[in-house]
Amino acid sequence: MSLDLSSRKILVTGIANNRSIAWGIAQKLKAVGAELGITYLPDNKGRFEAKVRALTSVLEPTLFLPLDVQDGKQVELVFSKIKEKWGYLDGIIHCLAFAGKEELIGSYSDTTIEGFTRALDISTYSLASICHYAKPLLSNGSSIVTLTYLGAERAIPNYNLMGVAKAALESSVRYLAAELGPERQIRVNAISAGPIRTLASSAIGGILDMIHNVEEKSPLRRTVTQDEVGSATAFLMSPSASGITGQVIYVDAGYSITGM
Ligand code: 0WD
Repeated sequence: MSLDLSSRKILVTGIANNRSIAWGIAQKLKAVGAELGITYLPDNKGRFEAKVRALTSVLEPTLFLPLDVQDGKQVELVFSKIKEKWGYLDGIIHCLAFAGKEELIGSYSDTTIEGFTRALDISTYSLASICHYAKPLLSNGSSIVTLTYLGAERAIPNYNLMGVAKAALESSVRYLAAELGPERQIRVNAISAGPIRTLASSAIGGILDMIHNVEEKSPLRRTVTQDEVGSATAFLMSPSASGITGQVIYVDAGYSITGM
């Protein structure tokens, strides 16, 4: 049975450029019929907006909105615009994270409180705040997917603070799944992706070594692509995944099952 998300209204966050995992996801969702709302991280000069707008125009998003998740008013505004335009929502892709470069190298015990608060605010709390404003709009059987990494459960060199943020994110997935499931069958899951070269991952010390290690040791002897993460996400957004919630699904060429 092929996937069909015809006319499903899905919000995609976290597209920064054509390497972004969210870009792979958005393309896949569009290919199976979804109607997209896309957010971009605004900056003073509007450079991001122009870049993301040009990149995503082929996907014909019916909503294109600024969203800096550190600004609660902006989160609220995104969902009031969705209410105005669509009236409801069938899915959300939470595909964003941030930690200062200096927090992604060296020793975790050198993390500053400012760095910690900012990373957890953007990378973890944002999923809860998005769900808070989305809740009244989410349709029966809708689906929320966030992105995580193995560094949540293993001490991966240099991943440090982001590992702690992802551990809290994975826990948030379970609490949100328990909260949102009962009334309207709303599902919340995380995809734990293998390492992929993107703008965000280039900030992690030794990212290329991480990728080479996966290429050497994973059962599939390679890392994964944005396209593969996109396919798994489309599945989780679809009724075919109606029995799956609160889970962390690995799209990592099998690396997480190995002893290395
Ligand atoms: O190897 C990888 N690339 C993996 C990434 C492996 C496993 C998981 N992930 C996760 C990341 O942790 C993140 O949650 O996937 C998600 C997407 O990351 P990505 O595709 O690797 O990175 P990127 O293309 O940089 O997109 C992340 C985007 C930001 O980009 P930049 O590089 O400008 O920080 O997150 C967005 C922004 O577009 N973002 C924000 N969006 C709203 N409000 C904010 C914010 N405050 N900060 C960053």
